[in-house]
Amino acid sequence: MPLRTRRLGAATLALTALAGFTVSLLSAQPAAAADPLRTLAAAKGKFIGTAVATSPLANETAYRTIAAQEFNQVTAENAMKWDATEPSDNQYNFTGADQVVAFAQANNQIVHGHTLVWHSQTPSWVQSLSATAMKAAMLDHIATVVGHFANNSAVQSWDVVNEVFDESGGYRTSFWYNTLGSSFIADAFRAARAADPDAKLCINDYNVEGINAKSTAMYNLVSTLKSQGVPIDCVGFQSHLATQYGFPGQVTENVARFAALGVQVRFTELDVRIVLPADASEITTQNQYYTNIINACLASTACPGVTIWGFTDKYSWVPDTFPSEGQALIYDAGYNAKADYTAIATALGGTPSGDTTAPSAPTNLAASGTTSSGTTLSWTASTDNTAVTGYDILRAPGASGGAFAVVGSSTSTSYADSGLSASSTYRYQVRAKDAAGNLSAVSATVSVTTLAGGGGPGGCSAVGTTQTQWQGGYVIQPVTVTNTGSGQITSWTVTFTLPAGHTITGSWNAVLTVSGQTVTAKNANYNGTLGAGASTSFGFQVARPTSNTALPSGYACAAP
Ligand code: 9MR
Repeated sequence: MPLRTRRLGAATLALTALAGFTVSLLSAQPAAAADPLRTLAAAKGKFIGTAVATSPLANETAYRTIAAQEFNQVTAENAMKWDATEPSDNQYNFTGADQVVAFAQANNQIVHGHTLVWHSQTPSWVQSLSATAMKAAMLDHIATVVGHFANNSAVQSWDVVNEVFDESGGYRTSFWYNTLGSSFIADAFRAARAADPDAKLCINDYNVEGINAKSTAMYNLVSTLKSQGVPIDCVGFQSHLATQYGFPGQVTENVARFAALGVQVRFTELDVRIVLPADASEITTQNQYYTNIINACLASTACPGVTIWGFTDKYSWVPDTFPSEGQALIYDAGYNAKADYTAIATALGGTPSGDTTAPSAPTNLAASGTTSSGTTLSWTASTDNTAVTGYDILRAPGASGGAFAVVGSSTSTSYADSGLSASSTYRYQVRAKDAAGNLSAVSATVSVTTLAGGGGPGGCSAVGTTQTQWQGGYVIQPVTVTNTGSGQITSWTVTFTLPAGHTITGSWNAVLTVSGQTVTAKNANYNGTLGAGASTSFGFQVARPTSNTALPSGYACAAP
């Protein structure tokens, strides 16, 4: 019988009684503001873990430092898989696996073994065996790999079988299933228990976080295995999430029904990928998904902790598998903590006050599509040391004077304002904010004059398009003028705001006059007549100071 020495203090004994698991690394000390994630998690009686890859673990100080400081649990991302530990029949190699476990021991971390029986990353010599030989190979592999770590107090749990279901809840037709039928699952668990009676033994899969056909198949299997006395202690919800697919439904209920079977529920491979480029609203969604998973674990005594599938975007499986997606983890590729880190820290009871860096001010604020009652603002995104989580929209009445007040917010880089008065001027500014509540300076101001309202056939809109720009200037072409009224118009006037220091150097298809920063463009003698719904266009070229990137804004059109 393998010996496992676990240090049990009063706090961990209490936790053990509550959660049915043992983690000797937890302390019940209250967490302080700038505590690392592992301290915050431990104060809640949970582990927070990361998958680790052997190469950066051996070669990169920043990687090692964060892995050690922030996490109290690790999973080998690849080093304990069959192709790493037994590449040829009975030729075992624990180089990478031992490296990960030694790192964990050095840093007072627990280890989750991943994974014993999987259809992927299993050498071809296994896949082509006869049923008898395949079962023998599986039992030997489990006995040897689990046995290698059975006396190591850091290694406390194993993914015994991984991804045995298809999406509709049938058994995956893997070489395991095709050769051995579903009995390999119970056989694998029994072999693992024999090799280490103390380890928690898990079944692990993806797309099982919410209640669906696949998670119900897993539920039914765990229920059956339990009733048959098969040693199974935990289920792993991998939690490879993606902002474009929404958050899984009924996660809390799903955790609860597994907990009622008497097994732990672990979130084992959490990441949240985004279709690139990521915009502010997707990042907000990503922060929320991280928060939701932490909260789901906090809400159940059956959940001992959450493991993130790596921590830095520098090393994530996502871009290799989904080339147009990424930014799935909680540190960027330069090892800067992202807003996801703050979201997790906050969910674990920390306060995000460590971050006092404000985002940069939004640039290129412009208004378009101005009507008699509304306008649409757009701007260039701000940057931040963590992430921009949204923007405040500020508005002041009139062309001057009058105080700015926040009139709305946006998680993208545009905002449609409505309810404005006709023939009125408003000024707008935008500022960015981050998860810690830091606010940027406000953007440059843009002025908008709404169109005359009501009656008559007249009515037109103007939309300016930047055709090209360079360090010292740009071309706006076309400015599309559309008759939005119900009858023909015979003339139109477009106004817009030219940023300070900019000079019009040429124009075509309209007659331009400049007064202060306001440019008035009247139709040429050949393009003033437009039927209802018809469009024409004009264009102009501008010189600007070399370091300046501003563009005109506030296009408004009037027709008699
Ligand atoms: O992150 C792992 C990546 O480095 C490997 O190339 C890949 C091979 O299949 O496995 C990745 O990890 C997977 C995990 O072992 C099981 N669940 C899905 C994970 C992401 O593919």
